[in-house]
Amino acid sequence: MASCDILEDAITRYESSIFKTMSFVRNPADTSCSHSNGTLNPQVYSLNISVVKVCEGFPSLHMDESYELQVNEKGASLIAMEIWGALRGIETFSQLIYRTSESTYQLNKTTIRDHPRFLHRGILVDTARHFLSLDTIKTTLETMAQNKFNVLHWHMTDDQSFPFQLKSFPNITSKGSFDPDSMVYTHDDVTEIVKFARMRGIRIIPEFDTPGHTFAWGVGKLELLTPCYKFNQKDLDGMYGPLHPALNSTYDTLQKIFQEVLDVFPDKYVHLGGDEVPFDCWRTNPYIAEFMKQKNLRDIREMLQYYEQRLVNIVTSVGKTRSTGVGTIVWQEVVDNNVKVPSDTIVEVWKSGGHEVFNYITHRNLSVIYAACWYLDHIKYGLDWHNFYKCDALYQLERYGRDKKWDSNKLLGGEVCLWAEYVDDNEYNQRLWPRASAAAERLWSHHSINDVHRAAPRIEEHRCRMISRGLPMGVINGPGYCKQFKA
Ligand code: CP6
Repeated sequence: MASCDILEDAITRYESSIFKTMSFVRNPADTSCSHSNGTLNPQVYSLNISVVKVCEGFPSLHMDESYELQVNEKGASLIAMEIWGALRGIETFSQLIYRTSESTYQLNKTTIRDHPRFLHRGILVDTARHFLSLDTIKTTLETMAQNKFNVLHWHMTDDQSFPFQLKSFPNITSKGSFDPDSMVYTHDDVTEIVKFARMRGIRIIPEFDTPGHTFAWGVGKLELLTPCYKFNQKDLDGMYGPLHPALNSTYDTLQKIFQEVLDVFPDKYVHLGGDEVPFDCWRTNPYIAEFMKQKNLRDIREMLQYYEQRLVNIVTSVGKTRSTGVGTIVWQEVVDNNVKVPSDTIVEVWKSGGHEVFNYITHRNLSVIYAACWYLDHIKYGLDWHNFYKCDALYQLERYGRDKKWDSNKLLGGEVCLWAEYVDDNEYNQRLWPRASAAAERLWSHHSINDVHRAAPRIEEHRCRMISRGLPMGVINGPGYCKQFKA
């Protein structure tokens, strides 16, 4: 048998932590497994894993995550075309094992043929509003694997900080991070995270958000930002706005930064941001006004278009040096502002409303990631996960274009966004989980699996299982307790 580092790592992980810490008790009210008969004792029981294709490289958008798992008296067998499906199947297998009230471990006879509904099932982590430790990011990745998420969207930079180590512009990091000695992700840190994620079949997509949300870029390199003027367009008002779109030096800097970013993040895709660009500052700047006249840019949206097109060209040419090339993702405002983007651009939709964006997307036949119903940073009294669970990404989008022909394969999936203005290391996991598990099920399972009341005991059971595996969890269903904690 050919060796596979990912499989070996998974076996070690499951044997040394997950199977060992198993103290989880199945809720008898959950009848979803009652069709099976016969129970098995895993102590004298084995799982046979076959992976058809060679195991190498990194997970990708089109990786095959399907698997088939058979559990019967003789043993269990797991078959997958690719290692990514094997990882999902091992996780499922681990979740089939439960402890009975007599403290024996059992699993039920079953056959499972499984594959995800969507290719892209992501979590956005924001390391710019608060610095997150590598431990927190790893715990997030491990919990993601237990929920079959496959993308960590790393919102690396924002107005508040620039925590990525830039060797090409050390000042941007040293001045733009909260603390250059302890709150920076070095290239080695990123490589460690990318490797940890690969072992779990998770892609890391970095976002370097521009031209807005960039105040921290300017602390160490002020000429990157647009100086804002008073309304008379003559006097500086002392404030700075988005990246300066009318200077060649801005683009030279961006080219070096993205070169460095693409060197350490191996995923084909990079997220270019483009959300919430405040145009007022650009409008007041006389140099930009003059530049727009020269270039025949008729309004400020065409200035944005110019910026985005130049940025995409830079990133694309940098990407030519990699075997995968580069693919780009942008926030929806880029197309809301009528910017013409290349036809292989992925648009991330985060606003709920939106006939315009839907029309543009269908017209240009662009691919979409839907993120508008899973803001887990917003908290509300009660069973707020019900709304996360009820959200169907495809239905949400199609609402706006029933008359339009829309190839639903263009909906690549969804993302749970945990913006970090009001969350940090200390409560990160509990804020995310198990509320994100609600979205996880809607992104993995068939669209008809959508009944909140049936999901409630399942998410409770999953929460208790994750607690027994040592992961900190928030409360999800109100009052109650986990059975494994009963004496
Ligand atoms: N930060 C950045 C944010 C948000 C966005 N971009 C955001 C704001 C409001 C809501 C959701 C997200 N906190 N950089 C927009 C994508 Cl409701």
